[in-house]
Amino acid sequence: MLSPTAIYTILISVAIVIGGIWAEDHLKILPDIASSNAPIYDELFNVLFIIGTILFVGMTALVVYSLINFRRKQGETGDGIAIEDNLPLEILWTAVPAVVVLFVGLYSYDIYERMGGMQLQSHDNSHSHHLMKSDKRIWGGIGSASNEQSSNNLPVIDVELTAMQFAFLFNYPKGEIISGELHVPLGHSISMKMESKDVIHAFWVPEFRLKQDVIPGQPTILNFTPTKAGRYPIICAELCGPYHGGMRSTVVVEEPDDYQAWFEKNAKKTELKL
Ligand SMILES: [Cu+2]
Repeated sequence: MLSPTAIYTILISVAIVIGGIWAEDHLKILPDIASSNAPIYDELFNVLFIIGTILFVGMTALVVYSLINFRRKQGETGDGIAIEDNLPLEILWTAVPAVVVLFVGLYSYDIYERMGGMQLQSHDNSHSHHLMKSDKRIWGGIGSASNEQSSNNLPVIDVELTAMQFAFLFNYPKGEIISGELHVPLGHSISMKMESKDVIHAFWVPEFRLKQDVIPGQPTILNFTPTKAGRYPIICAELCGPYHGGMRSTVVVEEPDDYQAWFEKNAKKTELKL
């Protein structure tokens, strides 16, 4: 016959599992998936979340079990047994976290690599008026920057981002457009070179699962391919001053035709195609 504790444990576990399944179907916990690397990032998030859940539930269950089972019985007045050490147990509790941490580290590296984080950065500045040296070193970022065609044979869109207290400015060198809002065509690779005018800012679009520091005097690069049309928030994710909380913009992911129309309407030069 099962003890009341066992029955409670089973009932609570079943309730948690059913609640979790319901929550996944009915609550929108994560933002939209709007870039090609968002699913890769979510894969990492899910794996870390599962590991975290197993550890949390396992340890909490052990604590609760111990609290109930090893509670001092009535009439017991002495101390507990003095246990000195237990070698197999010590080896186990050293080995298990070591394996988990190593796995998490290697797996995160793999995800970063798949997102293009380890690719050599370079950027063609030939049509930029702001940067004289075309071999200016790019320090970090996601994806390799090139003015060649992206994997799906659509031209790469070059954008230069300037961050300052407290705004983001987007410059499209091809059309000499300066915009406070980032417009990008669906399915095209975007190569964004980022630099700050004053302090460190960070460009963050939750729907793209991308966040990259924007640093004064040290350009960074972000390459991404939007996969879902819509308007998404751009948030400064680095405390950069008193109005940091208001340092927001919008990225508009639109169909290539709509992007072309916006581009032609705003471009200073004529005869421009994607
Ligand atoms: Cu900022």
